[in-house]
Amino acid sequence: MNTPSNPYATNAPNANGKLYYDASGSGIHVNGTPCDPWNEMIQVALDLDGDGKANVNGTLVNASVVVWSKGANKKNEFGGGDDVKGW
Ligand SMILES: [Ca+2]
Repeated sequence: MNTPSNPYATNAPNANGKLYYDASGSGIHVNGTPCDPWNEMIQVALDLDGDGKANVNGTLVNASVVVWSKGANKKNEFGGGDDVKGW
């Protein structure tokens, strides 16, 4: 596996050796960072306190992980506006 030049790149295995994302393939990415079709970084929110909810700018979403795109206007509206959200 090659080492990405981008420190935020995620194409490295976790501590158990499992690879969850490989930016070396044909997926949409810029220098190893997962990006949307507008070349903006994919947005991610995680459940950090184990309550089963991810906090998206103050809105609690019933999920451990949520991802969204800022949409064509490239403005982060935290799942509103033209954002493309996965919840
Ligand atoms: Ca937007």
